[in-house]
Amino acid sequence: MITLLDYGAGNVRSVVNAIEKLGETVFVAASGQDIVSAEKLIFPGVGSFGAMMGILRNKQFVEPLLAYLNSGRPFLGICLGMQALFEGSAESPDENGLCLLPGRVERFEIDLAVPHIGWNGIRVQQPTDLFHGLRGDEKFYFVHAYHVVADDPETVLAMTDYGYPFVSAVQRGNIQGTQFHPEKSGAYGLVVLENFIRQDRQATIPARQPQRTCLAKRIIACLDVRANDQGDLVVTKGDQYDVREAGSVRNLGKPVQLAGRYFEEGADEVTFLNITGFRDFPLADMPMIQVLKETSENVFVPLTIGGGIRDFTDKNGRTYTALEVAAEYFRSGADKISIGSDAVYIVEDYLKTGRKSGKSAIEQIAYVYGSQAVVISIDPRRVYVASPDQTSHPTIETAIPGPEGQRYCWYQCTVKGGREGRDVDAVTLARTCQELGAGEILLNCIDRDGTNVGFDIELINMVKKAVRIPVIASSGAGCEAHFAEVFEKTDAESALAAGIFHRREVPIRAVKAHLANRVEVRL
Ligand code: 1PR
Repeated sequence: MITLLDYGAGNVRSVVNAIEKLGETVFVAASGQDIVSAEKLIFPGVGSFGAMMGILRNKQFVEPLLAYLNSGRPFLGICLGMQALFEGSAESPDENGLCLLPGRVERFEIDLAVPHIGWNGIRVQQPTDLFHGLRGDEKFYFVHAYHVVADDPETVLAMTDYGYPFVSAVQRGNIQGTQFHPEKSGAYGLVVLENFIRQDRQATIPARQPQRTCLAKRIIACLDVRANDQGDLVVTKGDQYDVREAGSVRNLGKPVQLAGRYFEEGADEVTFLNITGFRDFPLADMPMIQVLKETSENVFVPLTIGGGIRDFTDKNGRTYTALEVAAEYFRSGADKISIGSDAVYIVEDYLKTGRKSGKSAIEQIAYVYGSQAVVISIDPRRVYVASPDQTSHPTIETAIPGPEGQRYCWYQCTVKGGREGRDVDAVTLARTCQELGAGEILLNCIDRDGTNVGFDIELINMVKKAVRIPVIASSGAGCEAHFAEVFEKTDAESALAAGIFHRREVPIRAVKAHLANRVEVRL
């Protein structure tokens, strides 16, 4: 049996699901005594370092955890659960860590997008049972803005490169930790977890040793989900956001099955967008929660969920905060949540006052679950102008002139699934959300959605140049070459598609095979 230390933040369901998939039972520690008497302990950490240590202290888990760690029994820390072993973190300078290993946790200071999100490799530094059975050139899923700087090289189990080399796994005796998430790293991640669970593997160094590891460009499958006219939850797909054909909602399959198929076919992430979330409150009607729970039982890559994440008052006068909605999604298996319409309203408020309230959904969810868990989904559409002085919004000179030959355009944000345009542009929205603590931008494009003519390269370049956080290019993919184009002509970290995958026009593997000689991908 594996004991899991759940301090209440983030997605422990994925870890539970992965362990159960491997045929092992999980016991969730509810008290200090549960920790002290564990046989094998896994500590998955998500959120901010300060919030984590604060909760551990409040629950009086620190002493039992140290007692367990000093007992010599097997311990695996994941992500923040590994960082907690060190003395402290620049993320929360006032909080001490467990001080079991010498060193600290620092923020990435690099000229690349931070957080470091996605699939990267490892360079194993010493013999270990944890990576038994691996070749050595596999990729694992990372999502973090801070990394360990170990003072004792003997504790460093693996290094990874992102701008510079950083510690991606540690080991001292039976204490092991990974910065990456094995529970989200597909089949190879399950190998790592199984090695930890079994505790009977030989300590070896994998045969292949990359000179440098490289972050892969991610290919994301997106499932737009809503109820059709018969009330069944279906994956649908719009043409420029119109999901009806001959009056009926297009039905392209069942969400859980389709997500499972994309995992098997090599998707690096799966995104669910509850596209009618702006009018249906997700906690009143729980089908998306169920979809997440079922999906996360068999899909071991990151899951993002969007739609309806906002404060809400139900008909009985009960108020739910966006944080509560997000918490329910995280508990059900989501790794990231995405905010669409509410982000536009939040930015409108911010632009009026010029101040952070600390109360917006973006700030609150980022504080508790970490920036990397907050994605902003932008639904922009082009507005053409004859010259830049006709608008106060930032414009580009476009290679695709407007209907009256206009040579300039700006990108207007919309809410409610593209139904309503607002006086905010995509660049201002992305930049402001980054300031408020968002960790990633999902950049859709209503003009391109469902058209199969390729991504809007001009839009992606404009937004990507304005932010430091990763950008997911979305809308318009029609063939493998469009993915190559978006990665060659922009610095987007990942590309998302829906229609071509749902209709089986282009398999995910074909996209990756096409990209393999051009950019780094996870094969
Ligand atoms: O506003 O926080 O409740 O979130 C609602 C979410 O639902 C937003 O993220 C919004 O983008 C999404 N959404 C709302 N209506 C639609 C619609 O299509 N009618 N889908 C919609 C938007 C676009 C992508 C699509 C890509 C790739 N989605 O999801 O998957 O364009 O498609 P393609 O490869 O076929 O071109 P809130």
